[in-house]
Amino acid sequence: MRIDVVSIFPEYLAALDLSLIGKARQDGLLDLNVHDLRDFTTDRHRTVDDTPYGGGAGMVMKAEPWAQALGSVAEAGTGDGVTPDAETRPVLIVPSPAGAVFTQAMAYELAEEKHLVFACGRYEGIDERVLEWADERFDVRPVSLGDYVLNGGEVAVLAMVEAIGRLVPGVVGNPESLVEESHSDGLLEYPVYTKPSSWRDRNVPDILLSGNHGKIAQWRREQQLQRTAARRPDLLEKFDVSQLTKADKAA
Ligand code: 6GU
Repeated sequence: MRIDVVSIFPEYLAALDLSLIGKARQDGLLDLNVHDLRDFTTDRHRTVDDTPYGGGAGMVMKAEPWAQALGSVAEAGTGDGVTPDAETRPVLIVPSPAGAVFTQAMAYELAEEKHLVFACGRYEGIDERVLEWADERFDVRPVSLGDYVLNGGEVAVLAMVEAIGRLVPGVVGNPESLVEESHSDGLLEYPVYTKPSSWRDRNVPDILLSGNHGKIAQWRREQQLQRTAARRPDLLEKFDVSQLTKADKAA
């Protein structure tokens, strides 16, 4: 998978050299490129923002540097310098608190793409005409991490690249570990324990020491349901009740 990130703070994305995602880059599974938006300006001051039409607080990011930057990465992705056609269009993710909320389902979907481009806005946002222009070249998706405001898209991109990148085949060594984690089945994950079995007068639940794998699976399932009901009742409302077994209902 190719990933391009455009930002005025490319140093923010340095963390993507570390850990699992850094290893995936070294292994050639993720071709991740970070670009400085200011490299696509033409004036002496490398200006990327200006005052908003209609007035109001703050600054708005200028259209032309964004068109130059995004045009360059779209064509780089095709490898032949030609604007891509509709089927092979890269996905342009625009992090914004005004976007659709990013979910595990979205991460799975985006993990199937060949080319993702992230446009990190700062200040009050990017001139809206850039998104209209981009619509003809990309599959444009404004995406939010949740209902709160960050100063810019960079931190959101770190989160999204990690969530998506770990689902790309080969990035996580043991794909089984993706199966039993929170949100993989619409529920929160069950609690986990390791040695020692008794620690500061607290014991690991007996059932986990029993060796009875059927019972353990059922206990974990109950824990998932109880936790989700306590912490995220909104998830239970969306949960497909036909997935519940007789034993689940008894719990
Ligand atoms: Cl994706 N961007 C910004 N700037 N703020 C956010 C966000 C994204 N998600 C939640 N708040």
